[in-house]
Amino acid sequence: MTARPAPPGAASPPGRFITFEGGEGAGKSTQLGRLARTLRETAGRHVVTTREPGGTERAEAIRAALLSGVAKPYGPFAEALLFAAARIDHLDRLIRPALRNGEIVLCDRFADSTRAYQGAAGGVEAGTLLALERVAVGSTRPDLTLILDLPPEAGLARARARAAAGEAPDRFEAEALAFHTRLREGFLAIAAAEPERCAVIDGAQSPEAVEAAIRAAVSARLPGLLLEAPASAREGRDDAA
Ligand code: Z5A
Repeated sequence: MTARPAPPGAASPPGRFITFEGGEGAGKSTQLGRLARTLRETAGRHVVTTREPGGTERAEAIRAALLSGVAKPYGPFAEALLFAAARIDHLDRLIRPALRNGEIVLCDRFADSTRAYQGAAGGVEAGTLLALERVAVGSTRPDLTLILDLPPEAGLARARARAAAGEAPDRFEAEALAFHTRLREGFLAIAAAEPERCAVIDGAQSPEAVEAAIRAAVSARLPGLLLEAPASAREGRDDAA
């Protein structure tokens, strides 16, 4: 998950920042992997895959604390501060260097998750969170946000199936259905408020149908990105994130 410096003299196409958002088990990680593969193998793009909270060593340390639930007693605003602290390191050390280098950054969750989890579902006032977001994120906004929408019952059933396979639920998966319902409404409200940035994808479809919908949204919103990259953009750099 580290960005490499551009080789001297290499053409540096503009980077693109694409985020995946949605509730539990919506299919973000599955679809992020699929889009990364398409961009690399079919379009010959340089792709960095990452996640929030996390993506850098320091942010991963904050992630471990947040998902363990040790910060929960301090309340949702304190958790929002910790998510923001992780995000600042992630932006400084990974996302911005990669974008400056012309890479395509695919990020599993970003600032909309704070708006939805700590705001819509957690009850922190929206204006407070937007002020925090302005400080933490600055002008590095996603070019496209894919919101995978799924009824919370279906997402939680997917999470339960994973739990049956031996994986313990984390601090947020353990919240009640009402929390997850507010969460879904929060993500849909973000999409309605910023339609130029956000595309809502029906996450209840088969993985193949979701992937096709995502490709269609990427083609429509970022024309040319899924077409084969010009040779000048492929030379002298390797692919792996
Ligand atoms: N959080 C926050 O509160 N505030 C913030 O600012 C940020 C985050 C950034 C991170 O946990 C937690 O932090 C998260 C929000 C909070 N809450 N939780 N929990 P995480 O990264 O570990 O968890 P997640 O983001 O929710 O990931 P997830 O539960 O793994 O969901 P997913 O990535 O969307 O889904 P998936 O892993 O691709 O798929 C889940 C399962 O469903 C899996 O078994 C798949 O095989 C299956 N699947 C996927 N797609 C399909 C389809 N289309 N049909 C059927 N089954 C499918």
